[in-house]
Amino acid sequence: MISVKHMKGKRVAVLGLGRSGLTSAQALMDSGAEISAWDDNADGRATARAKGVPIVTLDNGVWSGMDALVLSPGIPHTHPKPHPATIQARQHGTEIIGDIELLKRSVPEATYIGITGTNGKSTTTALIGHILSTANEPVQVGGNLGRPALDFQPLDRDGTYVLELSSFQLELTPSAGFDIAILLNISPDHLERHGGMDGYIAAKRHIFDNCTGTAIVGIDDPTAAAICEELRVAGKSTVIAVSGTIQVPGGVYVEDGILIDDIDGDHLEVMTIGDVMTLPGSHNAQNAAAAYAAVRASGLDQDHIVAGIHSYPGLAHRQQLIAIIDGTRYVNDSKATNPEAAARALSCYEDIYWIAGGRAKEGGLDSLAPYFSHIRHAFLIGEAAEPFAVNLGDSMDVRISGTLETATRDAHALIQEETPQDAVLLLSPACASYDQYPNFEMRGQDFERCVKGLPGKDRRFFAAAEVTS
Ligand code: UMA
Repeated sequence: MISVKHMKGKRVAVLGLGRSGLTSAQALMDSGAEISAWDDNADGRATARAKGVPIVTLDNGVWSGMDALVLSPGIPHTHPKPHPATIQARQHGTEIIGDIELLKRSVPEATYIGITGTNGKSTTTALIGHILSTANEPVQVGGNLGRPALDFQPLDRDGTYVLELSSFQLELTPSAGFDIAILLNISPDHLERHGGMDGYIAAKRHIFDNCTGTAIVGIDDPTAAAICEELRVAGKSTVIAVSGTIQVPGGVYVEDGILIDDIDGDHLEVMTIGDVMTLPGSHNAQNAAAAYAAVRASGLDQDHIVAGIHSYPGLAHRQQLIAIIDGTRYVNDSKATNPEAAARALSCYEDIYWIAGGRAKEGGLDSLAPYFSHIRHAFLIGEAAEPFAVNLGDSMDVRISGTLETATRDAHALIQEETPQDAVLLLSPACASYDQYPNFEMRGQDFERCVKGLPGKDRRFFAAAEVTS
């Protein structure tokens, strides 16, 4: 756990006692801060109280002389409606910060690599962490991905914190100042929390504030590409553009499956990225280009970088290769809770037995149409099964399987019957899981359990990356 020494003797309110808030409360208490903690949920309060955290109602009476409010990232402080405690804190001049800000103030000597973007930030974070740890560099990996920041081990000046940063966390990290800051892409997300697209872009762009080191920016979407240009013009940091699809003079990109480093203008062919089974598709090509640029900027040599990318095991539930059974790949993409995410997976394979459905998001499946020709058969589950069957029925063979267990068995039986070459059984639901599971992780785990129970002559199983280090 991180010692938050600078808060010793300070009065600190902690609002939200989930994973990040409870860790913050404990780290602050251990460091000698006087804390007043609250969670609007009675179970959250009970769990914290049982761990010795002082529970105090954060009403108007507590704010006088309060030094800081440590806010959990999921709690609104501007849109759609600020939490009342955040209004009172502001009225009393109490600064509102999150756990990443506390980490940065507590361990300023370490190196910080921050990664944000609408999509791909978990993969890029895990990949950077994997490359650095396989090169035996002292590294801690987490943030929005898995481990709360104050749960990390303390590092010295040789150590690196690799942090996945959500737009919510960035808003609560006023000093920013990452040594290496990465923005992968921007498309509409969490708009309610940011009062629209402009607010969301501003929150993401904040990752570059006070960055005097290296700014790495994906240019495969117009919004991020425009930010890349603005940063170049501002000239405050070294700017490296990265792409998974187009040539970038002076940047890092993937061309015909080859990762090219043109930072020094010498068009260096680093490695064949197309062969890395755990990083399929052009979106992962861009993630790999960003990860490469980051660890290169941190000073790591080529051999370690290439070895690390080659051995990257992939993250659970994100196009995770869980098995190859009789030549067919079984891929768990349970994290694809919307059509945009499912489209990325569908674009990566040619001959797909697709399991989809759950609780549908707004907007329908029209954005998937370009990839319908990649789908041999769809097996539909959950609340969306019937409407999806109506939607897809004219374009492909569909079957309403209902549950994941039935869908997996149905698809496997058909694969064994049709014996296709180079096929993929893909769970990429394009839907939330909440109609049948508590979360996408449990849906993905259930899929893995179902796949492990399937018969086959030649069955090989693979493990995903650990998200903590
Ligand atoms: N709460 C209140 N009042 C409210 C709302 C919530 O008291 O008005 C309480 C809840 O009762 C609960 C706590 O706040 O006890 C939850 O806080 P939180 O939503 O911030 O969740 P944590 O458990 O602290 O997890 C957070 C991140 N969650 C969010 O940003 C929503 C986790 O990201 C992160 O892994 C974790 O910190 C550790 O750093 C998850 C996430 O969904 C993966 N992120 C979003 C995303 O990826 O799209 C941004």
